[in-house]
Order: sequence, then structure tokens, then C-alpha cells
Amino acid sequence: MKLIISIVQDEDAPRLISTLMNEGYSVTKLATTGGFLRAGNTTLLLGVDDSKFDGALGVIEKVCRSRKQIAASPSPVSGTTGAYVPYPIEVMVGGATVFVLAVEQFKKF
Ligand code: 2BA
Repeated sequence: MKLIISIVQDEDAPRLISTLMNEGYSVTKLATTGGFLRAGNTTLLLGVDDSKFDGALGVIEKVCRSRKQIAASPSPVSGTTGAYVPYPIEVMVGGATVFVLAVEQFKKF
């Protein structure tokens, strides 16, 4: 069994969750915040049997799109002196950032 941790954009989350559920996957949704943009994103936890692992990754890849986002420049590191004037920057976000962990044990009580 594997644990898939997938960070996706909020816009993609509803369709991704419903597609995964329709295909028989169990999903947990966490409301998260990206450290760089400091904007909301969605983290999904999926525990999947090895036989269904490729299918889950395929759904994530199919549903999640990359998008350009305009954001304020990150604030300077602490200790920097002077006024901070934010300026807009364009970053490409997503489709999905995926981590895969081997699951040692899976139990439900
Ligand atoms: P954020 O940290 O808000 O990052 C949003 C996007 O900003 C990133 O998109 C990337 O294009 C850009 N970005 C991030 N850090 C940057 C930096 N130091 N300099 C310049 N541009 C930077 P994605 O790479 O698609 O990441 C989307 C979200 O996935 C991230 O939101 C973060 O929440 C998560 N993420 C990405 N890589 C991660 C990692 N190695 N560990 C943990 N979370 C990660």
C-alpha cells in the first residue's frame, strides 16, 4: 500500500475528489496554504493498494492543470531594513505536487 499526498489548486479539488471517489478511491481533503504564495491550496491524502496506485496517479495527472498566478512578491527576510514595496510576479502553479510514501501498516479500528 502507498500513501499519496497530493497538493493541488483549490479550483481543481472538487473535480479531482469526485473523480477519485467515482473510481473507488478513499480521499481525505485538507485545507492548506502554500508557503510561497501564502494562498490557499488543497492537500489530498489517498491510501491506495499497489494495484490501484497507477490509476490514482493517472486521475490526478488528468484532472489537475497548471495555471499562471499573479502574486505579490514574497516579503523580504526578517532583519532586512527599509520599506517593503510588494510588486506583482507571475508564477506557474501546479497541476499537482505529489509525494508517495510506502505505508508500513494500515488499520481501521
Ligand atoms: P506555494 O508554496 O504557494 O508555491 C506556489 C508556486 O510558486 C509554485 O508552484 C512555484 O511555481 C512557485 N514557487 C514556489 N516556491 C518558489 C520559490 N522559492 N521561488 C520562486 N517560485 C516559487 P508549484 O511548484 O506547483 O507548487 C504548488 C504548491 O505545492 C506550493 O504552493 C506548496 O504548497 C506545494 N509544494 C510544492 N513543492 C513542495 C515541496 N517540495 N514541499 C512541500 N510543498 C510543496
